[in-house]
Parts: sequence; C-alpha cells; structure tokens
Amino acid sequence: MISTVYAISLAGMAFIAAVFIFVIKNSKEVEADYPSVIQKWYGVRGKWFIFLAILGITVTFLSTSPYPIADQEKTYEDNEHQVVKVGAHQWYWTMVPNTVESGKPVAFYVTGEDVNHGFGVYDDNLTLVAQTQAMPGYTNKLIHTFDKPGKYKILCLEYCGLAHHAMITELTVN
Ligand SMILES: [Cu+2]
Repeated sequence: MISTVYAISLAGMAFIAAVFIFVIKNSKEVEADYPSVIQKWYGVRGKWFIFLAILGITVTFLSTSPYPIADQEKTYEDNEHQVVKVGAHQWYWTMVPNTVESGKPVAFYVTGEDVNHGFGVYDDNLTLVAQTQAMPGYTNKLIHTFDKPGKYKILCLEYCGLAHHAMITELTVN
C-alpha cells in the first residue's frame, strides 16, 4: 500500500516537473511572437467581457422580476392587501390576525421585540415560501400571496438564543 502511494506521488512529481521543463523550454519561442498573442487574447477578453456583462444583466433581470422586495415606504392598509402584524420575541411569535385569505396579497409587518429573529413562512411540506428579517427598531414589510389554503408554519430563521427552535406558530390560510 505504502509503496503504491509512493509510486503515485513520484509519478505525479515527475509529471509536474515535466510540465515545468516543457514550459521553460518553450518560453523563448512564445516570447518571439508575444505581441500577436497579446493582440489575439485582448480581443477574446473584450468579447468575453461583453458576453459576461450581457449574461449578468439578463440573469439579474430574469431572477428579480417581479422584484421580490416590497416597497418599504408604502403603507398597505388598503382594499388590495391584508395586513398582518408580526412581532418576534424570545421565544414566541405574536401575529395579528393569524388567519388570512388565499388569492389576496398579504402584507406582513415584521419587527423584532428584543433581538434579531428571522420570519420564515413554510407550507405543509415545510418548504419555505416567504421570509424576511425581524429586527428590533425596524418594521420590515413582506408581501406574499398564498395560492393554496392550508396551515402554514412560522419558524424563526435566525438563531436567537436557547429556545430558538421552539419559536413556532401557525398561520391559517382560508
Ligand atoms: Cu428567533
């Protein structure tokens, strides 16, 4: 076993040494037509940059459309939304009301009453459907429209102390 490892290591070292020798032996040749190499790869680099820029913009646009973060300045106490006020405490949730209707956007007003918590809404398969941070001194607004009626679970997404795991409550969607 040890001799096999030794042989593999030796072969590997020989291979790396061979690569070094090859590069050193050929370095003079490359130096001779260096300007043409530079010119060629500068062109490739330019095209690569444009490709990446277009790709980045496209992916950003597609993955943030519709924009997932609600307008924080807006008030959602209107006929279009159902407002739910959420308070995160060590270690429980307050949620008023805790029953909403499906098909109509819910605006969660989420705040932390003591330390930072994470407000996570899970469906009955425990798949995360919406989340935002619950921070003391701030009210984070989160808009989510439930398509399916059912019992949704609220779990804390940010470790907030000893009984963090016990921060569970339920939201009923009719
Ligand atoms: Cu918490």
